[in-house]
Amino acid sequence: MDKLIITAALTGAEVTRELNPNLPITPAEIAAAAVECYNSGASIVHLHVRNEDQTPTQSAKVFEETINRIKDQCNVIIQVSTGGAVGMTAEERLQPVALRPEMATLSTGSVNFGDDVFLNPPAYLEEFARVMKEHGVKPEIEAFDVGMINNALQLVKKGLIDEPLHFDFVMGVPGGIPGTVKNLLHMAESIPAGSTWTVAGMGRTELPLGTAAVIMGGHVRVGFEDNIYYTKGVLAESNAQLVERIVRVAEIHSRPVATPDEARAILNLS
Ligand code: KMH
Ligand code: ZN
Repeated sequence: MDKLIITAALTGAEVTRELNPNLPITPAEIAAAAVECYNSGASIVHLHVRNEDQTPTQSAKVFEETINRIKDQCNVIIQVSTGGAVGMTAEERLQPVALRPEMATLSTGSVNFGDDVFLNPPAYLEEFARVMKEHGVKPEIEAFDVGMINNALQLVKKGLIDEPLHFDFVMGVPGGIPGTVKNLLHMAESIPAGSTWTVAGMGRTELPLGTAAVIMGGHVRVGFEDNIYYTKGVLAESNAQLVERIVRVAEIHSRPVATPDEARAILNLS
């Protein structure tokens, strides 16, 4: 098995301070959380950014300030979101890719998202993949359900994304694939040989799916974007607390944790 790559999804677009007062919002707060997660064992940070009033933004300027603050302090891999928030246009969502981060997310299908729809029609998939390729950015394929894996393979056929592919199985979103270990096995068996994968389990599925991934040889995403609780009814104090917990799970299972440079080698980042 490769060493374990831990991604910290620090802020997301939907969680608010009202839901967890420890949520980082400003570039300085997000950068501090990123460095804390790096020090705890994360090798990738999945970034969303916010306006001062907490509303989500895909502003390249806000991303740039956040990324610069992180890069001044550590060499963690920067992965920007191109999902942004529901209702954003493709143009809005793609803005941070122009900053040429090492990675960006590429959602390969539409999905009901609570009461909303996270819209990713075929034309978006092709455009997002093309823009990432132009900028030399490695996509992390966000699969909210098993059909989205096939959509990614269509992009490979069209020459818009290159193998080896890296997937994030986003599980437990109301509207997407439920976050069970049985479904995780099915997702992991459905990707091409030679691909890598991580799992982002929403809410209370974060820990069991992360533990399964540690055992199966996958990788793990944790953080406030996906889960604001440490245990039932107890809010997490920080993103780093969630990173530290999965590091302990890895230690229990004798799975070493990757540094950012080791993660770069595993993911074929140039
Ligand atoms: N906020 C969700 C609608 C991504 O980062 O690429 C989409 C999302 C996925 O968070
Ligand atoms: Zn995200």
